[in-house]
Parts: sequence; structure tokens; C-alpha cells
Amino acid sequence: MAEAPAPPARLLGDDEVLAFVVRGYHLVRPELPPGFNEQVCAAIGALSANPGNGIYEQMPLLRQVYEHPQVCGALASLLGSDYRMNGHRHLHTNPPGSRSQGWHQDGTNVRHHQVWTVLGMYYPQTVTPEMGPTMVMPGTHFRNAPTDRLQTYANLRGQVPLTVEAGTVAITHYDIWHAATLNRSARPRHMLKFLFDRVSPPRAPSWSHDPAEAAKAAPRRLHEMVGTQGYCSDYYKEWELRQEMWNWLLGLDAPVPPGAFKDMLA
Ligand SMILES: O=C(O)CCC(=O)C(=O)O
Ligand SMILES: [Fe+2]
Repeated sequence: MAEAPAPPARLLGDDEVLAFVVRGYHLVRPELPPGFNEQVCAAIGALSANPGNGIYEQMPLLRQVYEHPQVCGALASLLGSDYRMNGHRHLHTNPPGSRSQGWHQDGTNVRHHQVWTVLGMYYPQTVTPEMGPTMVMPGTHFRNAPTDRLQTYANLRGQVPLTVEAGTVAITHYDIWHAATLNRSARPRHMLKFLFDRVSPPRAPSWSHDPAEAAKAAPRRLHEMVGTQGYCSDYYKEWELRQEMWNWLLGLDAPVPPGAFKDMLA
């Protein structure tokens, strides 16, 4: 019998893409079958060792997450429809009694204001504040901090713990500052980290784009305050960088001239 065609990817809208540009992350809650997350947790519990990059082959169930139309739709919206799953993937188990990780950005310090790689972190359990959620700092995908200094930062005002419902996939810009936090609970917290890469630069919006709606939403969204650092020169720089990322995603090859946001500071 012929296989049923895959349901179409559920693309993001302008407002969701704008929010990603500003914050550096987007949460997807795919509608997974009842009992699915529990099955994944049981499969993790049955592993004799962490399979590293082999986890996708060893746990074919995970295809249902990363091939889910809501997950694929969000990834295609941010990376283009020809995006690829990266060969690097990892099961991050945060055991009871762990210590917090230092703030860090994954990968090497090659920073830009485009969207070439994202993390897709899938949480098969509901993560409570005690279970050592991943902490993210909104907006920091634009902040190019030296990695050694980052390690010395502690709690930041405006940091967001990813206390999420079971089945959530957190899609984050690869450069966002993040850290695992200490697990005070009695249970291990599991997270499956997959990477996705863009293959080609955007020529046109790859999400569900409505030019009129986007033109209305963009000025408000791109000036939104994230975190609670207060207005400072970093913010003013960030406004331009956000606009640059948004323009790039739209497929416009127009750099934002320095001082483009000057009038808003008056
Ligand atoms: O386990 C987590 O919540 C995050 C882990 C992480 O970011 C890492 O090990 O690079
Ligand atoms: Fe990390």
C-alpha cells in the first residue's frame, strides 16, 4: 500500500519570526500522540550508555518529533525549506544534585546577524523549576561576549528558565547564551539536542508571510524590550542588528545604515 503523504509543514507567521529575531528562541508544542513522551523517557531509561550522535538511529521514535509538521514548519520558516539536520546530536541528562553550567554559546565564536544554525531541544518530560531547566537569556544571540568572561556571569536579570510542558521543542539561535541549571529534584532531567543548518541564504520569506501584516508588526516587535537590562547603548545597537536579521530573512540584501534608529532615541 502506498504511504500516506506527509502532512504539510506548519509554517510560522510574521509575528513569530519577528519574536524569534528579537528573543533568539521560539517554543514549539507539537501535538504528539498520547503516551509518546513517556515512551521516549522509557527508551532513554533503557539505554546502557549515551549513544552520542547515534541517538537518532538508536531511537527511531525521535523521528516523530523532528519530522512533525509543527517542528519542520518552524525550522523551514527560520532556515528555509531546504534546511538540513546536522550530524551532531546529543542526549543531555541533567542528574539530581547537578551543579549549574556556566553561561555559554555553543560552538565557536563566529558571530553574525543571520540565521544559519539553530538548536532544536526536545524535552520529553515536563520540566519544573527544580528539575534543572535550561536557562536562556533572551536577545543574547546578538551579544558577542568572550567565552571566558561569560563563565563568570551568574544570575542575569531577565533570564528565562525553559520550564516547559512535556513534548516541547525549544528552537534557539545557535549563538544564544544558555546554561543547564542545577537539578534539585530526585529525577534526572532529559533533553535531546539536535542542530539544524540552513543550506542557502534567503531569497524570499520562507514562512507564512503577509507583507501588510509584517509592515505593521515589525516596528513594534523590533523595538520590543527583552530581558530587563534597561535601555542602554547595547539596545540601540541591537535594534539595528534585529532589523538587519529581519531584512536578511526577508531576502532583502540591504544593509541597515548605521544610525538608522537615531530618530527613535530623541
Ligand atoms: O542540558 C541543558 O539544559 C543544556 C546543556 C548545554 O547547553 C550544553 O551542554 O551545551
Ligand atoms: Fe550548550
